[in-house]
Amino acid sequence: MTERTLVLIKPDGVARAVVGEIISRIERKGLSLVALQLTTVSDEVARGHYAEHAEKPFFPSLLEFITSGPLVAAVVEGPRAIAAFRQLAGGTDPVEKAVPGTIRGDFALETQNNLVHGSDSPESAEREIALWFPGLS
Ligand code: IDP
Repeated sequence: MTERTLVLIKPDGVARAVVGEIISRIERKGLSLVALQLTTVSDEVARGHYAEHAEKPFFPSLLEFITSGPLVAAVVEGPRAIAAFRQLAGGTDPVEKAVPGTIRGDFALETQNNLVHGSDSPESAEREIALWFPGLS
């Protein structure tokens, strides 16, 4: 069953020039790019994207980080794309949870600046794709 997921290569990934490395891992896994955009996100879209974390203590810092510079937003497609990309990404904490071999496990050290985002459910994917790519059918 083909599925779509919203992937972000966060501003730390663009700043550290690992965009190609991350996209290469997505493609090598067998997933396909459906849409891809380099953009600096507005405060409004950032708040919408991370709405579920609005009450968390790290929310203001997370907003500042995600709006701090250009990021890459992509729609990625394939069989079980949501779980497949989250497996490629590794756990949220790049040291305690993400294992070597994953994007975060190989390239990140901080929980906030953990390089990538991937939707966590079909409902989130649908909501996030509509938020980031409103024109995409
Ligand atoms: P996920 O990105 O692995 O799905 P979530 O729990 O949904 O993780 O958190 C969203 C993002 O918020 C994380 O990727 C990370 O950038 C940031 N974040 C999560 N927990 C913390 C924290 O405890 N401190 C700072 N930032 C955090």
